[in-house]
Amino acid sequence: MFRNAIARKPGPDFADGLTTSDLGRPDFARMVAQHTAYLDVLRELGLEVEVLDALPGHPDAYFVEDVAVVTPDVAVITRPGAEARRGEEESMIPVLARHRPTVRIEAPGTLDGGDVLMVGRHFFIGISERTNLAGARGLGEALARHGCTWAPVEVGAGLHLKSSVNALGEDTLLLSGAFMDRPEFAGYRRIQVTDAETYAGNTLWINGHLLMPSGYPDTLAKVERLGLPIHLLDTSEARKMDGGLTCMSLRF
Ligand code: CIR
Repeated sequence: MFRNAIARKPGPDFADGLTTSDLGRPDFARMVAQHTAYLDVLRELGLEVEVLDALPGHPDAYFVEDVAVVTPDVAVITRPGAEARRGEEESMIPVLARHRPTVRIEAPGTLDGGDVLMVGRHFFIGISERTNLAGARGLGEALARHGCTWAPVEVGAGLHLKSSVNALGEDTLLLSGAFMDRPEFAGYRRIQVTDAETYAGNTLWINGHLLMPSGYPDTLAKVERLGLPIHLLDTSEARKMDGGLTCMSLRF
């Protein structure tokens, strides 16, 4: 059960963030409206939402998920894998220190929270362009000290693990095709996202509700069968910056 969320306002420079998408330049006013609608859903679900100001000079900083991993016991401050995003994590330390003891991922480790999938007290940690084995081990050791288990997962193509695999509760995963038959996920009920709708894999479970990006009918139809309430959100502008619903908050 999550009670808190932390988010950060996108700044007017948000279009200068890192991206590999060819969907065009995003619009600030539209981004702000979509971000506001997202925060409204988090509040509707009963979360206390702390919204931090934009961080000048860090256009990707509203993707707060990447700078920390927060569990019931500890907040692990990451060391972002992209050079351009280093420093975002510093401003999160005092914020999280009010909620949890904090520990840090140390060099040469790199870790992005987008690579960390929490399923109950087990954590899958993607090894990706952004997260290396030293970073994964640093996180895994911090988690293990509090009785959690973890396993590394090779991400291959795609930005982060959660670009391709997400949890819809503790027993069900939503995955893209390349991850369907991975032995790591064999014990879970698995719902496949088609290649045409890969982006919809970034669906966010919060306290028995699902937040899904709008515009992905095939994935929506499959997920609807779970019978959970679904909140559809327009994420067109974050998508242009390679971001989605999980990236824009920390939940704990
Ligand atoms: C980046 O490339 O780092 C940002 N433009 C997007 C980060 C998205 N974060 C996430 O999926 N957790």
